[in-house]
Formats: sequence, structure tokens, C-alpha cells
Amino acid sequence: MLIRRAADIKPSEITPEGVYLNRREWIAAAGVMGAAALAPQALGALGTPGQSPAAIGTPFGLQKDDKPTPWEDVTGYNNFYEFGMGKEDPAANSKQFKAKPWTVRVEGLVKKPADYALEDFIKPNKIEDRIYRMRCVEAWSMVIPWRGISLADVIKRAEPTAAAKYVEMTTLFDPARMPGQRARVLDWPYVEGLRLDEATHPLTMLATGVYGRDLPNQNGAPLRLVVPWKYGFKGVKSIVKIRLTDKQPANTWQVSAPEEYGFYANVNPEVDHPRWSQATERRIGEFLKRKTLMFNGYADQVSSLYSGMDLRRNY
Ligand SMILES: Nc1nc2c(c(=O)[nH]1)N[C@H]1C(S)=C(S)[C@@H](COP(=O)(O)O)O[C@H]1N2
Ligand SMILES: [Mo]
Repeated sequence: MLIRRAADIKPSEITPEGVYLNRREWIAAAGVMGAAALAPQALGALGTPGQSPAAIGTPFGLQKDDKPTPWEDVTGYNNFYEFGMGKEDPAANSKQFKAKPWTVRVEGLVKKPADYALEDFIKPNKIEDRIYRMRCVEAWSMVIPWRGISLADVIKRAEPTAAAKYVEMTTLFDPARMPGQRARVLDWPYVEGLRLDEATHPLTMLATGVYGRDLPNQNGAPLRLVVPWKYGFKGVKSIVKIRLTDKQPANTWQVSAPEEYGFYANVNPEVDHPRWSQATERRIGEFLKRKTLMFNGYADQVSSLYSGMDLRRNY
């Protein structure tokens, strides 16, 4: 078993990624200093065999200098504590995980609760490719070509009642298949939530794939949330339950460390994490740090959702 014994590790001991580079990234960074080794690598990764960049999707919300993060990093540098706490653990420890067959339950304050086989859950919806900037609370970021469906379409189909105000999404709980759940690192199963207007915003998606392929296990197969203006931990993986509620859901990281993680988790360079700055970020594959943008660069699309709210209090 490659999983670290993690029973006694507290969230406060988890190292912010901004403070070190792993060995492979040192090698990549050294390559940038010596030769311009990274640009060809990034270009090579943009096209999985037989695909043009145009086929992958429109660069919605991208900034001029954003390049898709290479496949190797998108699928090799992950947070997915169900498969271990190191960045390379999810790829190494999720190889045996079977993401099919899969059932998704939609329940709570809806007129049409249902259990769906994954295929029936996805089939009626429009499948889209969208490249998003992604920002982890640990001060690193990537640009990821996702494939998926709009969460709004899923919610609409369920017909929420007038009382529904929030959406709660839950990861599979199965310690036999997710070995990290045998350690009490987090309060399993992993839960995340959004306000209903955030959940139905056109940028919010349920991803089923990346780089035009089905999601690798380490990225949250077969279905995970993607909310590009929020820190990565909102993007709950391997979802089995979507529940509409009238109360703000208790999300896992807020339950685990309420002084460090809130419900909103909007990317905000002006609000530091209690133990490190959020003003800059390290784009995986790049050497120099970038300035972090308000709402991760999606302010034009989403800032109206928070008008009148104090984003320092609602972090
Ligand atoms: N179930 C579950 N979902 C999770 C996590 C996790 O540990 N468990 N980690 C989150 C964090 S902190 C991040 S940054 C993203 C990483 O997604 P990626 O590996 O596809 O980049 O997944 C999020 N979703
Ligand atoms: Mo994260």
C-alpha cells in the first residue's frame, strides 16, 4: 500500500504547494532556464493524437498568455485524498478503481428525484469542451481542457422546488475502493456545495473528460464538478449524489478547518490564507510566479453573483 499513514496529520500540517517544487518540476524549470524547452512540450500536449486545438474547445475566459497545461501534469499532479495525500499518489493509487458502472442520485428539494445510470444521466445533455484556468488554494494553477455538461441542465431536469437554495454534491464512500478513506484525514465522504445561482451559472460544469478523453481516475472519474472562479477544492470528484437543499451545505474543508476554508472559496488575491499569501500563483510548468486574478480571471462573468457581499467575511 502506497498510502501514507495519515491518521494523525492535521490540515494545518499540510504543506502549501507554493513553498516547494517537486523533483520533476525542478527538472522542467531548469529546462526553461537553459533552453526554451517548455513551449514545445505545451504545444505537443495540446493535441492528443488526431485532435486539433479547435476540436478541443473554445478558450473561454482564457488570458492571452494561457497555454493548456501538459497532459502529464493534468493527470500526474493531483489532489484526491481518497487515493493519498501526495500529488503523485492519486495517479499511482487509483489504477485499479472501476468508475463504471456508476450511479448518480439526484434528490432533496426537487420534483423529480431519481437514480440514474451514468449514461442516462449524461445522455440528454449537451456535451461541451471548455478550456478553463484552474487555481488551487495551495497557490498553484493549471489550464485544463475539460469536457462535460452544464450543471444547470442537470438541475433544471430535476425541477427544483421554490424552497431549494443550495446544491450539495458528495463523493463515493467506499474505503475498499478508495484506500485513502481508511485513514481519518478528512471527514469522509468528501462533500462540496454551491449556492443555487452559482450552481446554475453557465460556467459551472460537471466534467466527464479531459483533453477529449474520459476522465482519468485521478481527476475524478467518472464525474466531477468544475467551478473555475473558485479554489480547486470546490471541484468535488467521483460524484454519486446531488442534493438540493434550503440550508448552506457543510463542505468538507470548512468542517475540517473552519478558520482556513470557507463555503464560498472564491479566488481572491486580496484575502490571504491564514498561513500563506494568495496574491500570486505558480502555474504548473512555468518558473516565474503569476499574479493571481480576482475570481481567477472570471470577474466579468461572475462578480455580479456577489454584489453587496463582503468577500473578506465570506471567504
Ligand atoms: N473527492 C475529492 N474531491 C476533490 C479533492 C479531494 O481530495 N477529494 N481535492 C480537491 C482539490 S484540493 C483540488 S485542487 C482539485 C484537483 O483536481 P485535479 O486533480 O483534477 O486537478 O480536486 C478537488 N476535488
Ligand atoms: Mo486544491
